[in-house]
Amino acid sequence: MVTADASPEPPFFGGAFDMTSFSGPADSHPFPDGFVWGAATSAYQIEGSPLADGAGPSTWHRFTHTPGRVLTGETGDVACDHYRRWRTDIALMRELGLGAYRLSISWSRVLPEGTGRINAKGLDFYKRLVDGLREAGIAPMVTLFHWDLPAALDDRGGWLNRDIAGWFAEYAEVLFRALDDRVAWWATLNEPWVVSDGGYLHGTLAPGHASPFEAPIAAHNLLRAHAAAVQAYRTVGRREIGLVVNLEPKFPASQSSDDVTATARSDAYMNRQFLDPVFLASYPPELPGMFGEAWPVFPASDLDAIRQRVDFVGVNYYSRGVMQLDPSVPPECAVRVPQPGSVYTEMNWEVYPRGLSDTLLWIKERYGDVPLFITENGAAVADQALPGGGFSDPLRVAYLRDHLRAARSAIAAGVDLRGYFVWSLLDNLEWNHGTSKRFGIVHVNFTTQRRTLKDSAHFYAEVIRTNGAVLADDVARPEGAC
Ligand code: IFM
Repeated sequence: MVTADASPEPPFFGGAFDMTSFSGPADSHPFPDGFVWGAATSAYQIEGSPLADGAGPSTWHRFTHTPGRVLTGETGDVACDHYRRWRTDIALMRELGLGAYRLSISWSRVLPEGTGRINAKGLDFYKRLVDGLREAGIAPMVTLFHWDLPAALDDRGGWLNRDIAGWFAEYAEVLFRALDDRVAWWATLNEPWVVSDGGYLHGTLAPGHASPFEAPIAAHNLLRAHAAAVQAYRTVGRREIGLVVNLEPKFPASQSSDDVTATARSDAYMNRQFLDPVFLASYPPELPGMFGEAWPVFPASDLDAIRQRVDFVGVNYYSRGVMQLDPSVPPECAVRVPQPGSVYTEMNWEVYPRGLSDTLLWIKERYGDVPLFITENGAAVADQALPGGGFSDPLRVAYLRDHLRAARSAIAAGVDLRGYFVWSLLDNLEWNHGTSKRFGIVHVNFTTQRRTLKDSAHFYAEVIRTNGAVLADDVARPEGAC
């Protein structure tokens, strides 16, 4: 996959970013021994049976059941039926040779009202799942919150209620006490930026609010909840805990001061809004000006509390943003500009593998040598059914190959990258897009629930089997790949 780099300037990542520390492609550099090869999913996107065995409804259950919210009109009532087919799915993971699997817990399965009463049947499901993974030799990475908040807590204000930090810590502690002996890594939140931006600023995701006044409050409470869970973990947990964020390098579409300023704002909002408080106990200086009167005065003690040591950061990387000023879309006042000559996935996300190594190196430069995982990376592309069975997805194969090479370059440049999780193991419910966007390396027929390995799954299995040696330049590219 050849990407035309329309903007050779360095990315604007927390200010001018010196890429001279980036030591080049290092294509023959191997992945370290013990590098973790995994795949990721999330509860609401795959489980189905959202109300089974005493589970309470989540915000996503409500959202998908509200007409007009999901493009295809689909809900997560069945999704990949993983709640009942988890054994089959573990067998698939085993077939691929996965060393780890990143899953998330549905909060309202375990605590139907969000706090208080534990639903033993819900908790048992996750006990069986992690036990099954371990029996298959697959290490579980468990995310506590991947967007599906108990509806009962939304009724109490959800992420806008300061009490949510305590609610989340209570929930987290239930999980830590029940599963810590079987879980290798815990992640508190998945992509808090998407929750505050999609859920509270633009209203395209659950709970569907659109308010510049709410978004910073939700973001702040997400951070407070993350910190409260980490604090709880330090007293009861024995493994590792971290935070998962989605990041993308931002480039100005031109060197005009308008575009450069817009790019800095966009970078502050998406890339630094969560990591600066966690590592530096402060918000990026651009944010108060961007939100104006909607930006609250946050107590300094909150920021001190948010800075809790994390054992790792999980990076979800898909694309970059080439940004241009557009005053009609506050608070960023920046929009993405399509790049002629670039390849775009079905999500309309530009394929830009170099951005992955830039991102990993930027974290090292700005926040220090924290261990990193790539907790999501992948592409929604149109798969082609093959006459003899199977699915051809050359764009995804090329996407994975090029991003894995970028990951390897970052390791060669000194990044402490511990593992890689492809998004996603299975085609699944892509939130407000329904099942219209397929990210899986395993094809799911949503009528029959039949699972079929795509070419990308075979490719990834080979990557795992060879610990990445198959990515060397001299290894033939799969037929049809760009
Ligand atoms: O499907 C999502 C996932 O839930 C969070 N990260 C991005 C993926 C693709 O949009």
